[in-house]
Amino acid sequence: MCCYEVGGVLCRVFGMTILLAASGAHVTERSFKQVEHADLEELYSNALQNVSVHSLATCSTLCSQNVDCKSYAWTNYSSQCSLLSEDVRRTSFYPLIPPDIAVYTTFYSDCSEFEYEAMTGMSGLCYKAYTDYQSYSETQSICQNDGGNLVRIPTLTKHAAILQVMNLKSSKEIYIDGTNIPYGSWRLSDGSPMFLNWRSGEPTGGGGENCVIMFDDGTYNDVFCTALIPFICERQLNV
Ligand SMILES: [Ca+2]
Repeated sequence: MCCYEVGGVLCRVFGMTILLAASGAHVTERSFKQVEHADLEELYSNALQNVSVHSLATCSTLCSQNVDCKSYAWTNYSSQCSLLSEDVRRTSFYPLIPPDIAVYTTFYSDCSEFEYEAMTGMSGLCYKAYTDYQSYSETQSICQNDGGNLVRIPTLTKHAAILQVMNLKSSKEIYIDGTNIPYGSWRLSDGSPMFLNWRSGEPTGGGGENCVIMFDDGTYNDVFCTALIPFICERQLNV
């Protein structure tokens, strides 16, 4: 099994021998925070390495030294350290992880660490304005792949914040999260109420225009979800 040594450097990991960075050479400023829930199956399917090390601190250091490591899981009783390629907190749901396993994920201090920008007036929320034209479903996929979602507008306050971003980025129109399927009324994709500010004469869609775009004057239009429109993703700084 593994024989991790401080400053030394050879560690046998499940039959593979890896060379660890020399002491201090590649340690970054990354920090981690513990999360409470994670899907174990997903967690381990994303493991880069499973290592036996002598301490939680060592596990944290190994993750910091590996550019592909986004989070890690530590099992105290067996001293098992799993380095994970995904930020498990963002992609995970129940069930609860067992109490003997602790999961830590990257703690971000600034949106720029994942190439987003801070959204003015919305504490802890980051955004990224995409200028390419995509269908509604594709925008959702791209945003989720970023660890976020297409901008959600449940309130006038959020509406104003998004409008400010649009003006800042000279966006003429964007997709916003929400449809009138399957609810029969306009809802955000999580089913919660959606702030609406229809342009005069809208919505026109009847049964066909089931998605919503927002114009740079703050008004909305229902459109076919296959329409190709620029979009803005949002993501929490930390979750
Ligand atoms: Ca329309």
